[in-house]
Amino acid sequence: MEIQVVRKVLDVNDAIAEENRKMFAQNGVFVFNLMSSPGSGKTTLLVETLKRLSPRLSCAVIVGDICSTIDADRLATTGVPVVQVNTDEFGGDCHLAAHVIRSAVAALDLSAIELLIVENVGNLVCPAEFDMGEDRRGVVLSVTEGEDKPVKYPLMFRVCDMAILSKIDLLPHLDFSADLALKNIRSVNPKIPVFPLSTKTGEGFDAWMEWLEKEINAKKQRT
Ligand SMILES: Nc1nc2c(ncn2[C@@H]2O[C@H](COP(=O)(O)OP(=O)(O)OP(=O)(O)O)[C@@H](O)[C@H]2O)c(=O)[nH]1
Ligand SMILES: [Mg+2]
Repeated sequence: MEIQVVRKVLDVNDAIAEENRKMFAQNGVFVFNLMSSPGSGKTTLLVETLKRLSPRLSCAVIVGDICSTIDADRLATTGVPVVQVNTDEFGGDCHLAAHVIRSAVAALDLSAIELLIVENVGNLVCPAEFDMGEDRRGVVLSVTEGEDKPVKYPLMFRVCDMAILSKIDLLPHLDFSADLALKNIRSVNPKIPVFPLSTKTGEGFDAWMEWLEKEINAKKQRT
């Protein structure tokens, strides 16, 4: 009985996600859903990404947190339109769902946006289950979390199109094997591109930016 209820919730979500996907395609918006456990560096990465991209690409962000506008305030310093979703107004969910994104985009002029980034609620489990109508999904794994996380939370790494290994500037201070982390990520998603980087030093940042811009341009050419 319980399983049927969960299935129904996900079916409803998938139907709204498809509507979102059509709406994004009609407006020529590329949507990127960024997920990770709390504190792995999503907002820090996005602030730096938007600083570099927004002068030449029209961007916007939807950021999900259970409460507070801390991340929206940080992201707004880039000058890009930001919508903060507090999920405690939607029952305190630990993820963003398709209907929440549909509500949030009402605050944006989609026709003027080329790239919409969604920073999902910090959580390595639930966000992986909810399609929002995005084009691509990414997961951030920071070097302070341990190499085992892809194996312990495989769904997240399986549903993503790319992974970032963040905070590599900290590697000299840790007993963390980047090779083992990579092996573990590939054990659940063999072909996934992985970008080790540090937002603090800038090491590896260009490769991530190149991947993102290539994906945005590929969608433009498809439509
Ligand atoms: N050393 C180092 N610290 C980093 C790096 N990127 C982020 N941090 C730090 O990691 C902490 C968490 O970063 P956030 O960007 O807030 O992480 P988040 O994933 O957005 O967190 P939530 O939104 O709460 O899930 C902050 O203290 C950042 O300064 C990095 O490349 N190197
Ligand atoms: Mg954040």
